Amino acid sequence: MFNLILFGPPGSGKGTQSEKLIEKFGWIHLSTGDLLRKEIANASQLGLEAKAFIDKGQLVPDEVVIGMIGSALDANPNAKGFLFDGFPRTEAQAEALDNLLAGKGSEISLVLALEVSEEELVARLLNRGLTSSRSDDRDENVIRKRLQEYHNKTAIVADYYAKFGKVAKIKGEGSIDDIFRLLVAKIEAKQPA
Ligand code: B4P
Repeated sequence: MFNLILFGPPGSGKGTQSEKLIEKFGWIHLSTGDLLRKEIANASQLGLEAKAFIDKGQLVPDEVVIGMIGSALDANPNAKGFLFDGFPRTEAQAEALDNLLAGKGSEISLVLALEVSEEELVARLLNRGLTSSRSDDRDENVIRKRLQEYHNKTAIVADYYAKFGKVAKIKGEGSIDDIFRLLVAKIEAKQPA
């Protein structure tokens, strides 16, 4: 089983590239952002609680997202691989994911970290906010809060996996197709097609 983490700050292209990667490799796509937005759309109790954090640009509590990922892994026992998009976002989430995968005799294969300048990130997210229904993309203060959360709590997740030699950095600026080719090359070097 191949387990990829697509890592990077908000707006770095994780969601965009994930769509293309799962189409090519046939893995199960697990985006905690998408799972949370589904809960919000269904007006579930979990969704209502998560919305309060998301609208302020804060991370949702670890136990909520870890529980969602645990259920999603259990629901796909025959997957040939998973693409984790937007998860893990804290060191506690990374440790929990390692434990969940170890319980299934598996582990993270590779972490691809997209690198994009802060001003480009803000511009992309504000641009998406013009057309999407996402409440967290419309206000520059909320976007900057998300970036601050990334620097304070999420960036260390790359250091956590770097200790195991699992991280490759990718320049996330340029055309979507060029970035996709760089990602595919890293994956195929690790997992011959
Ligand atoms: P996410 O849904 O993960 O959203 P995101 O980080 O903003 O990135 P996304 O993947 O959607 O955007 P992309 O970079 O592809 O999280 C939303 C919120 O949910 C978080 O703030 C948090 O509150 C909560 N949450 C989610 N997971 C959590 C967790 N594990 N723990 C706690 N809380 C959690 O794209 C952005 C834009 O850039 C798009 O418009 C795209 O078209 C554009 N773009 C992409 N690539 C481009 C390129 N090469 N050039 C130009 N534009 C590009």
